[in-house]
Amino acid sequence: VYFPLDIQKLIDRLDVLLEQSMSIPYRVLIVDDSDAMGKVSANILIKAGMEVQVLKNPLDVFFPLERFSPDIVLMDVYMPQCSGDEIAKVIRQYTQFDSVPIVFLSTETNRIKQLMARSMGGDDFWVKNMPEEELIASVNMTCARYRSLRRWMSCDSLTTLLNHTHIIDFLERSVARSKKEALSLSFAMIDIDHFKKINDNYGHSIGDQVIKSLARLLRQSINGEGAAGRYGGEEFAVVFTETSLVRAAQKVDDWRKRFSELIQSSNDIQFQVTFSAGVATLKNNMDAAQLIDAADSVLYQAKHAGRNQVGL
Ligand code: GH3
Ligand code: MG
Ligand code: MG
Ligand code: MG
Repeated sequence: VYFPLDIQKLIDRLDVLLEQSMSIPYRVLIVDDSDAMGKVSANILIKAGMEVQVLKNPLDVFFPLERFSPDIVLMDVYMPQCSGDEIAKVIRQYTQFDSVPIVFLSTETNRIKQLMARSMGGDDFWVKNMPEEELIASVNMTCARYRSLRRWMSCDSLTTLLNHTHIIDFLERSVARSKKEALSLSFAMIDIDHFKKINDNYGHSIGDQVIKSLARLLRQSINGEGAAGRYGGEEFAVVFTETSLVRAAQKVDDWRKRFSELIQSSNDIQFQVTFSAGVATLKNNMDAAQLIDAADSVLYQAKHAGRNQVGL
């Protein structure tokens, strides 16, 4: 197969990818038993604008993996408590850290030993004391690629909103934070009315367009106040952080009006679509699942009361 590659165009795109993903500094976790060695790499990467944590004991790696949430782990190989390849193998048993690259950074130049370390779950093997620019470039490129991958992993492919797993994850983290800091939190479940008829009358690709048009409206309106995701099919979930029930319901009702006024079209036929929604707010002792259930049950009432309305 011959791919006509426009190399310059691809390089430009790579630059854009790097710039985009660097807007939040990369977080680098260095694991090295030697203070001096750890500091050398740390200083180079800090100078290049990255956030760096250095850990001396590999057995303590799980706490910073969770709390610091690094974009890359630079792992020494020879350490007294446990070797770098052994700890890499342990980390690789946790799927929650699958998207964190582990790169060995060691003085070991023996190819066989490097290969053995890599077969334990590291993603690459770099030899220590490489030129500064090379270390910075290698870390930048690896972090950019993995950040981009993580972004796509959390997206719903049709709408590019958060997917089911990630909107639930966002909700769970928001619930925990709201409880801890005594902040209000509201949640909406939105469901397009008689969507099956749209598919039946105009076909699934027009149905997809309708879903995308609602997603666009939600994305444009939510920024900064929470997150919107595709819960599944023609159902959307919206988390309103630090927002009361009344304010969240007002917002959703505003979207409801705007959506119902959008003109959808299939060839030369024009039509309008509505949605129903249920809004609930976090009360004491509720968890994320109960908040979803609460929104669901008022959504059900809104459907039964005639659709195109917001229940609360
Ligand atoms: P209600 O007002 O009670 O919500 O009725 P409804 O027709 O919207 O609800 P129902 O759950 O009966 O139908 C939802 C339909 O959505 C069924 C399914 O085929 C369709 N659907 C789910 N996901 C997609 C999608 O990604 N694209 C398209 N085009 N249709 C989808
Ligand atoms: Mg060492
Ligand atoms: Mg539905
Ligand atoms: Mg529906």
